[in-house]
Amino acid sequence: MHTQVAIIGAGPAGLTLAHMLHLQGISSVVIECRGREHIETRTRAGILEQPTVTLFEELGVADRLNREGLSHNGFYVRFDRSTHHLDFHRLIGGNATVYPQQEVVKDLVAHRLAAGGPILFDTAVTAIETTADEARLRLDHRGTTTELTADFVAGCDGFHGVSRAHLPAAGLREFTRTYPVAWLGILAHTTPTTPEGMYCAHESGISVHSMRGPRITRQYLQVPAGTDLADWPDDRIWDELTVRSASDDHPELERGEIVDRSLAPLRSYVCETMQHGRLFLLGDAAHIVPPTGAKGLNLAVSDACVLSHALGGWYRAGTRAHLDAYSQTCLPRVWKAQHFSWTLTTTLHAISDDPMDWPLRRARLARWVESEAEQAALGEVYLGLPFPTPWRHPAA
Ligand code: RFL
Ligand code: PHB
Repeated sequence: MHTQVAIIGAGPAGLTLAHMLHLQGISSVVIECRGREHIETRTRAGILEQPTVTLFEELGVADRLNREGLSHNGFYVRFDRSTHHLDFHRLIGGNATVYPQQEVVKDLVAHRLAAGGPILFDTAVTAIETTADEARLRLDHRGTTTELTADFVAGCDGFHGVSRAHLPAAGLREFTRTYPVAWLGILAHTTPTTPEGMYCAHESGISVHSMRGPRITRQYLQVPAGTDLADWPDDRIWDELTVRSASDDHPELERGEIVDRSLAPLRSYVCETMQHGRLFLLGDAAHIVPPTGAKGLNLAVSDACVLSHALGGWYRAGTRAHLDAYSQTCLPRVWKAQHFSWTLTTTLHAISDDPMDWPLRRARLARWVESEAEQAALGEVYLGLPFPTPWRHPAA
């Protein structure tokens, strides 16, 4: 089997890229090691930047997102028992949209299959070989091995995928920061405590209060890295969320049935370069941000936009320049998102024992609340910096 672009992974990066290539008449095969049901029900991200939503609209995949997504102007911060709304929309325009990652995946899978696919589910890429002329992938589908050749490989296989290992160590720079904390995330049948998401900074750690609908909340709690979920029965989770979100201006947090729980480590990672020969890395395969600030999925979509533009140039006009510049084009935006996530992570979490830590964090929070200049600077990145390359439909 041969295709123009082999795409490893049916997450937001791989599926967005496949759709953008399809619209340009470029063939691709998406290879996904998990089943369709698994990827369409996995609870993960929830906040889409304005450029991500605008891109999905331009690609014609946003009908349900526009109907069901919740449009937010900013977020709330709570500290010292007081609640403050940061209205980024008023200052810089644009919105953040709450629309769960698994719904993005469902929409993109449906469009991909309607366009004739293919998506090879339950199929793992087990080896990648690239030569000057082509790439060869070994695929394993329930014990049966096949081969796929392609002009290019898009490694969209997440942080634990196989494609990053194909970059030669010489010339590779990796940047890693591991935080000593994790997020314990829940989905619960309760009413959101504020109309838009809220970060609560407390001396014992952050709690995050987000939502998926009028009666379903997504909430997160800072816990030590290495925490065992078994140590967190429902009452302990609610007690801790209640302490961290206590305020003098809102009623106590509502408790309800918890229907999903998970743990996510907090780390930052960037791999420079993001490409080698015919292989290009996108999304979490190339970089990870801590979830504070909600940037990961949006970066995955932004990378897909850059690569689809570069591949379009190659197949339409034989231009290699945009492919050669792929990493350089993506990385400045990746680092700005890293900086934003680091700022939010270090301001909102209790990580250091240094007695100056909390007063300094509190001073930074006070500046966010009192200064429109600070809010505009935060809002520009939270609502989404422009993608490095715009999407231009080939027919336009
Ligand atoms: P994904 O989504 O991990 O998809 C990779 C896919 O590749 C498959 N795969 C393979 N397939 C074939 N062969 C192999 N050898 C393979 N190895 C792996 C996997 O099964 C998988 O389906 O990567 P992608 O596309 O780069 O997307 C990245 C996002 O998933 C991630 O950045 C976000 O979830 C991060 N994130 C958030 N991002 C946002 O933009 N907004 C948010 O609100 C937000 N909240 C979050 C988050 C991540 C969180 N956790 C779980 C870390 C909240 C949390 C708690
Ligand atoms: C979410 O709604 O899942 C969410 C909210 C805020 C974050 C990350 C994720 O920083």
